[in-house]
Formats: sequence, C-alpha cells, structure tokens
Amino acid sequence: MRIKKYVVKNMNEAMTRIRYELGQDAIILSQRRVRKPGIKGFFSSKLLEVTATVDDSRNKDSSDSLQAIKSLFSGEIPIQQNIQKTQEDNESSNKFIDNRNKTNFGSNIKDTNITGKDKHDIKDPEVVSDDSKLVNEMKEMKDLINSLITKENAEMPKEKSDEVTELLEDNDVDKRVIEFLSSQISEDVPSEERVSALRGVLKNNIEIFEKTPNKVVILVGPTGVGKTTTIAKLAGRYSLMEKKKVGLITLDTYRIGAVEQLKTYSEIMNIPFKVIFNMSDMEIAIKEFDYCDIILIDTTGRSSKNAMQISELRAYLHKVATDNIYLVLSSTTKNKDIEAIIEGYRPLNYNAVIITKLDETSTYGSVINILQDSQKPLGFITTGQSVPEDIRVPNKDELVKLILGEEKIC
Ligand SMILES: Nc1nc2c(ncn2[C@@H]2O[C@H](COP(=O)(O)OP(=O)(O)OP(=O)(O)O)[C@@H](O)[C@H]2O)c(=O)[nH]1
Ligand SMILES: [Mg+2]
Repeated sequence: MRIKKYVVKNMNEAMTRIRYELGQDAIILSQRRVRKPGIKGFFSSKLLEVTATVDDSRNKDSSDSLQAIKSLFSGEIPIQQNIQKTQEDNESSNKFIDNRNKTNFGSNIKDTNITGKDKHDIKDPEVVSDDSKLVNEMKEMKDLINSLITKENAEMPKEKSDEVTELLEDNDVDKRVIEFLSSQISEDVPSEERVSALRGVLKNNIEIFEKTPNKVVILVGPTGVGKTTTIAKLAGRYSLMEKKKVGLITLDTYRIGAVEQLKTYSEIMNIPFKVIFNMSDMEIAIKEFDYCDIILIDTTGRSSKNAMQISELRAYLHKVATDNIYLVLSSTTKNKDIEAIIEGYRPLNYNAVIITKLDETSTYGSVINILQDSQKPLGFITTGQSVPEDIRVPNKDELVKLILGEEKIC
C-alpha cells in the first residue's frame, strides 16, 4: 500500500496528479486547506493538501487468502504459520473492505462531496466486475472451510470408550474409579486383551481383611445398612461354627426396639448380652466379658453428615481401643453417597469394611467403589437376611467376577 500527500492549488490538479502517479484505484484519505510554510505563506492564498493511497495488494488479497486456505487444507503449511497468515490476510481484507467503503478514487473523482446514499448508487463497471469476482472467491473460500471442518471432525479422535470402560459402566462402577482402573492398564495392551488385563488390575486393588479378630470387634455405619443383623451373623459364626466364647454388647439405646433385636438373637444363640448407656458402662462390660474369646459391639446407626454423632462414637471407640473396627456399608448405596459416607466416617479410623445386601443388587460396581474410596480391606460380605448363614469372607476371584457382571448373588 502506498500513501502520498499532494499540496496543490485545487482539487482538479490533485486528481490529475493522483491519477497519473497512483492510478485509477487510488483513494483519497483526506483533504485540508494549508498555508505555504514560512513568512511568505502568510501573504499568499491557501493551498489544498490531499492525502491519497493505493492498495497495491488489492486484487492479490483474496486470492492469497484463498491460497492460504488451500494450503492449510492440503497440509502444506504448518497450522501456526497458516493461522498467522490468515490473520494477516483478514486484516488486509478488512482494510480492503474498509477502503471500499471510503472514497474510491475511480468512482469518486468526479465529485468528492457526493452523499452516502448517492455513493451507493454509483455503478462503476470495474467495481461491479471486481465484486462478482470477490463474491466467487468468497464462495470458494466458504466451501473450502466447510470441507476442512467436516474433514477435521471426521478425523477428531472419538471419546475413549473402549470395552473396559463400557463393561465397568454397565456394572455401575463410578466414573472416577473407572478412570483410575483404566489408567492402570498399559496403553500397549491390545484391545482384545484389555478385559483380561482389567481382571488383574481389579484383583490388585482388592484387599481382603483376613485377620482373626483379637477380642473386641465393633461395627459402625449409617442407619439401616445391616449392622445389628451382621453382628448376629458374626456371633453365630464364631459361637456356633467356630465354638468360640462370644459376648454381645450394644450401645444402641437410641432406637426403639434396637436392644430387643440383638437380645432376641442372643437368646436364640445362647450368647451373653449387655446393654451399655455410657462410657463407664463400656469399660465395665468389656471387663466382665474378659473370659470371652470375642466381644462383638453393635452401635447406633449414625449419619456421616452429623459430625457431633461421629465424634461421640469416636470417644467410645477410644475407650475400646481395638483394631477391629468395621465400617458397614450397603452395596445398594448410591455411588455419590458412598464417597460422602466414607469421608464422614474417616475420623473413626476404621480398619476394614463390610459390604452388606449383595443379594439386593444386580450390579456390583459399588464393591470396587467402596474399596477404592475407603482404601481399606474388605472383611465380609453379607448376602441375605438369614442369620447366621448369609455372611462370608469373600475371595478376590469371586469379587472380580461379581464386579464384571459375570456372576450374580440371588
Ligand atoms: N437382603 C438383605 N437384607 C439385609 C442384609 N443384612 C441386613 N438386612 C436387612 O436390613 C434391615 C436393617 O438391618 P439392621 O441390622 O437392623 O440394620 P442396622 O444397620 O443395624 O440399622 P440401625 O440399627 O437402624 O442403624 C433388616 O431388615 C435386615 O434384615 C443382607 O445382607 N441382605
Ligand atoms: Mg442396628
């Protein structure tokens, strides 16, 4: 683009010189009355200063942009370079369009004072032919951009949805857990081997709490998950099957009927049973059961959201001082709630988890969700309401099959 200033006597002189020097396409940018410099200027009449410009690249611009897009499409130019070039071209095109809105020398030369409306009415044959050329080029650009977008969309990597992810999703494994498990499978594992690799990953992330309880066992957890029933099942297991001396304690005096519930089981199984109401009762009861091999303690169901209740429970646990604290969770709990419950109970420093009601669900993703979130070993699973039989220590292979939906508990 060339810009030139002319100091002339009148517009006619300016037009002649501009047309001669800059050509038909020149545009007048400004005009103003000026005086000649120096003292002499004061005594002579004012002159006209006209600034004109011509855009040498005018016809080149759109075709260059077109070329840039073509190159981009064919992958000739690295993308960064292309963007830059396209930006330059855009600027250039904008200038071009701006300039076209300004006074065009070719159409304007006859009268610089034409009104905006009149300007639109002027039909310069050269401009019309330029416009149709521009329209064609724009259309071609549009088509190229559209085909480029379509091509890019087709080539865009689809969201990673492999067999492993689908399988885990189908079995209600939580998204976060799926991400973690998938990250454990090497990218190099071919797709037909990924599910079997997942089996190994699951197995590595399941830990079973196989420790034989040393004296005191205590169960904590949200309301209605099956704590009392599980205590009764454990009492039956240790007392009736393993012939151990068992003592039962409940500190659940909160709910009407809670004491009766465990008392009934203790009577059926002929197991001694104590109810405690405060901390000092707890110490006394444990001392009195000193002759027992195992003391099973049932607690009131607490909401993990109630920090007061959790810290009260913590005080009791402190008195008991055992490393057999189980957090009881139901396999039917929603994934989002599992996370919150586990976090809420964390201050109790439980040692393992018990997952109940596996007979009530048709997918077992919650098992791995609970184990992943808690990062604790699994002590027992319970599989029905029957006391004492519906409880067992799971084995890893069985759990993997359940989680992957290959086996069911009815
Ligand atoms: N289907 C099925 N039901 C179970 C299982 N375990 C417990 N239940 C039932 O779940 C219900 C609640 O059991 P509880 O043992 O009273 O639960 P809890 O955690 O002690 O309840 P709160 O003391 O109120 O907190 C009862 O109807 C049990 O029979 C199980 O493994 N499967
Ligand atoms: Mg209970």
